[in-house]
Amino acid sequence: MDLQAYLEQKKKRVDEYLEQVVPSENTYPQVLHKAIRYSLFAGGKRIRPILAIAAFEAVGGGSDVILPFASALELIHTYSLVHDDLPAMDNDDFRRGKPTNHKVFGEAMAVLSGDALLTLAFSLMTEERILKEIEPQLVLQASREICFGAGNFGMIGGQVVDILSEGTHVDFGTLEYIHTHKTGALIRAALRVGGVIGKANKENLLGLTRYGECVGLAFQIADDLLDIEGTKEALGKNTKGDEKKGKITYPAFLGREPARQKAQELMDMGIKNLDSLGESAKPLRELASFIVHRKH
Ligand code: GRG
Repeated sequence: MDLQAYLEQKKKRVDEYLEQVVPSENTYPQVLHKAIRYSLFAGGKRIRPILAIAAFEAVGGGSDVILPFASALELIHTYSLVHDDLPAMDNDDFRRGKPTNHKVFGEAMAVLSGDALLTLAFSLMTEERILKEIEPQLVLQASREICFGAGNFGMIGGQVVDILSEGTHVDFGTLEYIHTHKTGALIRAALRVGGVIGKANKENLLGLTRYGECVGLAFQIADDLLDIEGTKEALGKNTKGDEKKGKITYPAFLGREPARQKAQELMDMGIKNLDSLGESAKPLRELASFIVHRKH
């Protein structure tokens, strides 16, 4: 399987959908839509929507009904990046190869465009036309999966503990909580949403969930390693930020090689959980390896 071609094809599908549903820069109030589009179309990998589509297809889904849900994940992820870069949080100047949203549009507009991205995500998933294509019960379940992954018991919870832990001595349990929530929870939600909209049976939904938990954590460990070993050019953001900010990471806690080993183990464990899905889960298996071995 040509993973590169797969990634490009799925990214194109998501981007075309986002292009259709996100208001143009000429829509009033123009500055808000300009700020939203600036961060959304700055060139992210679209990993979360691609995982949702791959999960949907792995359980037999074959239409475009997954796109509003997959795209909602990207809107939420982009909002989290915009807010995370603010001076009140990570205070970063570069993201996705460009100056951060607040550097270009100011802090108030960065807060508001992040808020609008989050709200738009829920608007996309609950459009009347979607309720005609998918059973309302499944729409509700998928939306709640995303609420859970993005909210206080998921990404926001992880971000809060991350901020509280900066510059303090953190135990391994807290480090694991931060990683599995800040990054892992939205990735887990992506897999579950694909399964729910694809009407997965219990066994397959559980397998997708466990896979999501494993690759979600592996994704963040790989990100921590890239922060130490990657370049600004490849990553599109400044590197070595974790150490400067006194953030606890897997490589800082375990050492680089054991952290790499842990990411590899999580990848293998994630893939093992796809056994009940057979051949249809081939893209998910390859995506797990991409997540762990990526260079950006
Ligand atoms: C501030 C609401 C709020 C949440 C903060 C997810 C998050 C929690 C902050 C984003 C910053 C960060 C370093 C998060 C860890 C997750 C991560 C590795 C993000 C980068 O994701 P990629 O590599 O980025 O998928 P692209 O640009 O490719 O989409």
